[in-house]
Amino acid sequence: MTASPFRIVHLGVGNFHRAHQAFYTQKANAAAGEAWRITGVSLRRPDTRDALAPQGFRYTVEINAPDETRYETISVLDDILVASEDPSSVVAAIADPRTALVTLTVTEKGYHLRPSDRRLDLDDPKIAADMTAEVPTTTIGILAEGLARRMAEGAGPLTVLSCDNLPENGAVLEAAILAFAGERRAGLGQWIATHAAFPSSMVDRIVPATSEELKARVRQATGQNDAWPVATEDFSEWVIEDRFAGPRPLWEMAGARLVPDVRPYEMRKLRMLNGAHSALAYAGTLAGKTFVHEAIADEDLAGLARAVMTESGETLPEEVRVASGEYAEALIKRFSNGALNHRLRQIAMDGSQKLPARLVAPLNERVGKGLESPGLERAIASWIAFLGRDFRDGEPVDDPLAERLKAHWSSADGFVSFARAVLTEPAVFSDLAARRPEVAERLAAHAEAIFAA
Ligand code: CS2
Repeated sequence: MTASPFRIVHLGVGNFHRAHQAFYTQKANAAAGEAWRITGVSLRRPDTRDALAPQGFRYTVEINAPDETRYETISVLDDILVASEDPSSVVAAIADPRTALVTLTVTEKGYHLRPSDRRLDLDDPKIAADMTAEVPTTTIGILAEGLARRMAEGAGPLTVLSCDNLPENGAVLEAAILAFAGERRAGLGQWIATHAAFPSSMVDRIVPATSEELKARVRQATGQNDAWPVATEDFSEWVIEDRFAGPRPLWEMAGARLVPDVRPYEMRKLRMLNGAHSALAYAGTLAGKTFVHEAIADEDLAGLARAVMTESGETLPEEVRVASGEYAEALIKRFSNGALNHRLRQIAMDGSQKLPARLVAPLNERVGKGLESPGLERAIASWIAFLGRDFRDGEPVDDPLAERLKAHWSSADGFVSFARAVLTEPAVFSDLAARRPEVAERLAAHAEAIFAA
């Protein structure tokens, strides 16, 4: 007899998860009269656990609607494990028969994908080390080991639901897990194929990092000392591919949509919201702005965001393309939310991982059709100029490719030569420079003009 599976293990228990999937789960519990609980997992740092454990893992969400500010207590999280301290506790939680779902927000770099085909990079040193480690430490390794334990112990099926901003996140994760499992344990791939499901999902809610000001507002409004509250907007969206291996919370009762194919929604969100966000992050920081709402209030930067959204909107599948103008206008309003203080620098990090899906893919498609893309090109050029400024000024560059990018800077003979080297980075631009040298040259010149301005 196995106990009823009403547990979710969430890998990457950051602010986004706390204001999104945890929020939906609590609402779904209330609407459906169920009692799903979440075990959170921090992959590296213990700070979220250390802040939340003394308060029983409950925390406040501040919801900033246009006409009001609300405070809600979220109490679905009841434990946080720290993988870097004790990875085997995480494997055990995944293998527990009471766990029906693993959800993930581990960011793009947590998947260790090979840029050329978005398959697991088996040569990545961390993945290679995990392959033979007794207890793995990467997300992919921990998940594969958890699934292996479920297979060995007959713990039943598992749904693994990616909530990261990656195109086809479920399918990509499934392929990565199968590649790892196939190398690590005989029979595991077959078991996964029949006992696990990897639905894709599109998640959306703007959730900045926690600030001291937020803690003070929460104290003022609720009378509680919350060590790690989270602020967000009123808007949220979750579109989930309806493909589960077993039970799940009735998230649709909290406003999620279950659909046969999330790809159109995912593409619209990544290219329009995240694409415009990244454009504002780089061009806005270069223009001396700190927050998204400051950048979008600037006529020139708002024009750039609109251009990116219009150009990318034109690349979308028809079912979402038709309403892309309204979607863009709604985004401008969301970006204008002055209560969020969403830092451009927060969005700017990990550019090498974010640019391909957000800006380079739509540019490539437009280039292929002979269409001009001044907005997308300026956004990409702004990233290169932004990197150049940070390297020149000795600012830290928060990006898994920082070392390589820095090496281009150090060995370059002037800015254009740096920009050309960046534009041949396969992880970001694949073969753009070889295929369309004139586009790469134009981007390099544009980046130089921005850098010099
Ligand atoms: C942002 C996202 O930091 C970033 O890269 O573009 O976190 C964005 O706020 C969310 O995807 C909104 O759903």
